[in-house]
Amino acid sequence: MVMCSQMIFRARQFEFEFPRPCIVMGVVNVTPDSFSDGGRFLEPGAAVAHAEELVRQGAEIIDVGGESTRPQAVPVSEAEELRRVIPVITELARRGDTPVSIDTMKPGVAWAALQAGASIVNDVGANREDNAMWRLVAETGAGYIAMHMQGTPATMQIRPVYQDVAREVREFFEECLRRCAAAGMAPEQVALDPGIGFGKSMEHNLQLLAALGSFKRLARPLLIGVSRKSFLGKVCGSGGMERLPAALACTALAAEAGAVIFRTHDVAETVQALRMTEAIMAARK
Ligand code: 9MG
Repeated sequence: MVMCSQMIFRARQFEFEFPRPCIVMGVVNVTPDSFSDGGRFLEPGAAVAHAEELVRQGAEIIDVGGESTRPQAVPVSEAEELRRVIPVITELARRGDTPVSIDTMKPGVAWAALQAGASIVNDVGANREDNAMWRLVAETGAGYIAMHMQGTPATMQIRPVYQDVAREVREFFEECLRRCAAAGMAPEQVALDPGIGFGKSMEHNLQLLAALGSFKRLARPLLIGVSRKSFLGKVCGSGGMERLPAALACTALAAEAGAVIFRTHDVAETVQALRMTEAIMAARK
């Protein structure tokens, strides 16, 4: 077991108490245009069946999204996003005891998803100006994933600039934790995610992954999502579906540095990589 510091991540009726084995969050994109699985799970039955398969493979959280966040993705209306995700979330919440997270930047979608039984809001737009999303999370007791992004999906990869990406992301988290608390959230509701690939060059992503240990001082669970992302291909020169070994290398090193939640399309492989990493870490004197 990876011995990270003692922490609780609370998401409505669910509670994850650390130290404990790393958590794998399986991705279910109910979108026509997500970069690796777009169009595969648009029909609610297919999305639910896929989620159930990911749970069988070891996912402990299912992340359901109805709007692609890949660079330059076309934004969708709230009505369309709701039409895509609510039937899936309703069915998953009715069937199982696996927490469902809603991947959305829209407070209205988060509200409806929480009404339908979701327990976590995965907010890739945590760089927000108003606090409606945070007040909603505070009122409902949901878990909240605060992800760092420079810009928006439409602009983020145009020319990301940082002086010191790890320091700037840490400062963003400190400010975000303050603003979440001011909106009424308990610290136990929040997990932090540096947002690999969101407004970052390949070099920024590598610098962030190399500096993950420095995020432990924030004393909140750290989530990492590298699954199938293009920087893996840039480093290794490999195409779309051939990036899994590169993602698993990032996963093992991130777990060693203290990350505890891993968002991935490739659940079985990620679970295996984590169990191996944890076994080696446990064998250290
Ligand atoms: C929706 N989405 C795509 N990539 C992601 C990542 O790295 N983290 C989180 N929290 N969400 C993501």
